[in-house]
Amino acid sequence: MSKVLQDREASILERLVFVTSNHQKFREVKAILEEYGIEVEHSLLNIVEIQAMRIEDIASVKAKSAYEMLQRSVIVEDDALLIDALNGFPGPYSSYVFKTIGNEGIIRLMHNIDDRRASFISVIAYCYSNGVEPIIFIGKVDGMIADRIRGNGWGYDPIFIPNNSSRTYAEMGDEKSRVSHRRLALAQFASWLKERQ
Ligand code: ITT
Repeated sequence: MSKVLQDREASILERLVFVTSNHQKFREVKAILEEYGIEVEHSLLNIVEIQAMRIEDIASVKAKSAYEMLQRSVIVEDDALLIDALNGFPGPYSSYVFKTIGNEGIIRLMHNIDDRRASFISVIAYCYSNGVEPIIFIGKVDGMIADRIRGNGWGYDPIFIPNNSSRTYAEMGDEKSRVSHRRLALAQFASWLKERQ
């Protein structure tokens, strides 16, 4: 068996690690993956993120670094909120923008803008071996930016209304995880993993 195949076999047997500094993200990922029979451990390992326009690239480099440091199968997730009327802003800067201007700042920026369309993207990067490019899974949900903060969720949850809903992610509570960008990306990851077992 080739080294890569041996590594792949070994990685399937060991428990997956999700590297994130965000506890809410971990909670959602763990609950979703449990539904697919996949267990995941949390690692708070601090990995310096590269700056790039494509969140796929950010996630991929991060997953590779995490694998190199832990020598365990890892997933990382990078998310972005893209607002159509702001040409995709905050996109790859979603984390920085949340920490600086927050939801109130986004609502202010969107004042008097009629086109409220936006999308939330989740990129999961899975790395299971040295020298193998991480595998990328993308989930995207289209929606709208609310005209005010609604509900008590984390991050951008109180201002994002997915299409086909009248509620923000925050107002949806546990229902969010049935339809979220994260669910869509993880569903693909889970079926990919199952096919290889
Ligand atoms: P990592 O350590 O995993 O990178 P992070 O919080 O920095 O955690 P991201 O850069 O992927 O995560 O997320 C960009 C921003 O989007 C950040 O402010 C998150 O709080 C927010 N975010 C991500 N997923 C979200 C969700 O499902 N609902 C609301 N906000 C979310």
